[in-house]
Formats: sequence, structure tokens, C-alpha cells
Amino acid sequence: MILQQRVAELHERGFCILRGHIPKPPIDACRDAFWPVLLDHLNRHLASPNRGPGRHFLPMPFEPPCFAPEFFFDAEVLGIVRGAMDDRVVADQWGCDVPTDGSDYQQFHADYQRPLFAEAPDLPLPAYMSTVSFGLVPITTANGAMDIAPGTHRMPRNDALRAVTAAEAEIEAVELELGDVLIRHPWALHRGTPNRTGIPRPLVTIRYVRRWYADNSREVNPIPRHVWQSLSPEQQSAMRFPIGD
Ligand SMILES: O=C(O)CCC(=O)C(=O)O
Repeated sequence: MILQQRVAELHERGFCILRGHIPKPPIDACRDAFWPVLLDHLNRHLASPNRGPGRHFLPMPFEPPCFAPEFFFDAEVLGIVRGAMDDRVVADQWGCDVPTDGSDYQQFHADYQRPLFAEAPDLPLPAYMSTVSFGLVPITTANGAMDIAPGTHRMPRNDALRAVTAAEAEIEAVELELGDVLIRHPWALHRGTPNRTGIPRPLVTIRYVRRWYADNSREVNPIPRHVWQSLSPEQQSAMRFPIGD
């Protein structure tokens, strides 16, 4: 019942939040292992942010504890993602968005590069991708809570953009405690907001897509072979990433 309510919320509003869902130890372990990787990336790309001023995207490593099976195969999260799409979905992206010093408000946008059918960009379609995000630190309005315009995934794109620009659409700043999970329909218009704390704000995201859908919209890391071999056949069948050495 709860699951169906979450799926309905995702359909209706374009996102839902599971509060206190992921246990803190794997998140703490992920953050501690990832932090040096993140700082190294930020140092090397200080002058070349790839998501606008002061804002970076980088693919997440699959080496544990940056990767943990509970991030990808949580029964409730997968139940919602599968309920919104189908039972054969695969994870195909694992990345991290990081606003830092100098970041600003992004333009409202949807997370896709091209409509599925170029000749019918506003064709109302069932979801064929969903994103699952959680913070490696608490996400607050001070360090850059994502703004989301609920319901805009169900509107023609230009109408949705006009409504947010004219301040006619509701905007929700999504603050996340450690362990909260944001499940999002990538069509719902959203934007990153400034991080004014001086400390990088990593929000990690797994993208799930219907098995037949593919694009290369974001860089991904390969899964090391030993990590791949540690997964069950069922888990492997829900992952679509390159396998490394
Ligand atoms: O990091 C965020 O809060 C949102 C980032 C985002 O939507 C983007 O870079 O496309």
C-alpha cells in the first residue's frame, strides 16, 4: 500500500522522498572513501566546472565502499522504481553532483537531452527513466538543496518552463537528511541552487531505465570485475555498466 502511494506520488508530483531510509554506516563509509577522490577532482577541475559555475558532475567509483549493494538493490526503492516503470529496469548511471564555492542558481531543466520521438516532443509517455538520489552529507538550503517544480513532468515542456519563469508554478526546495532518498521523474523541472557553505555538497544519483532505453548522457565508471563477480545473478541482471579489469 505504501509502495503504491509512493508510485502514485511519483506519477502525480514527479518525485517522492523516503525519509531515513538508508542506514548511515554505508553512507558514512562511502563519503569517507569518496572524499579524497572528490577533492582531487575538484582541484583538477577548479577552472573547468562541467555543470555551470562552481558546479561539478563526476562519475562515482564502483570500488566498495563507494559502491554498496544496498544503494542499488534496496527492495523498497526498487519496488517503487519498478512500480513506476516495469520489473525489468536496469541501473545505467552512478554519479555525483557537487555544487561548490561560486555556484549559483541553474536554469530550470529536465534531465534528458532529446525527446524519445523527435517529431512529437510533448507526447505524454509513461516514465522510462527514474533517478534515485541521496546526500553523502545533509542537503540543506545553505549547501544547495535542489529546487523541484512538482507536476511539471506532466506538462508540455514550454508550458512548464513558462510557468516556472513566471513564478506560476509551485517550487519545492528538497532538503535531505543523511539517509533520506529522493526518487525523481527526470522530466520534472528542477535546478541546482547555490552552495554558500565553502564545503562541497555531494548528492549521488543512480539512474534506472527501462531495459530497452539507452543513451550516453552522463559519464560512468566501469565496474571492477571482482565487484561484478561479487553480485548475485539477479543483481547483475539489474545493472548495465561496462565491466573493467
Ligand atoms: O546538484 C543538484 O542539486 C542539481 C544538479 C542538476 O540538476 C544538474 O546539474 O543538472
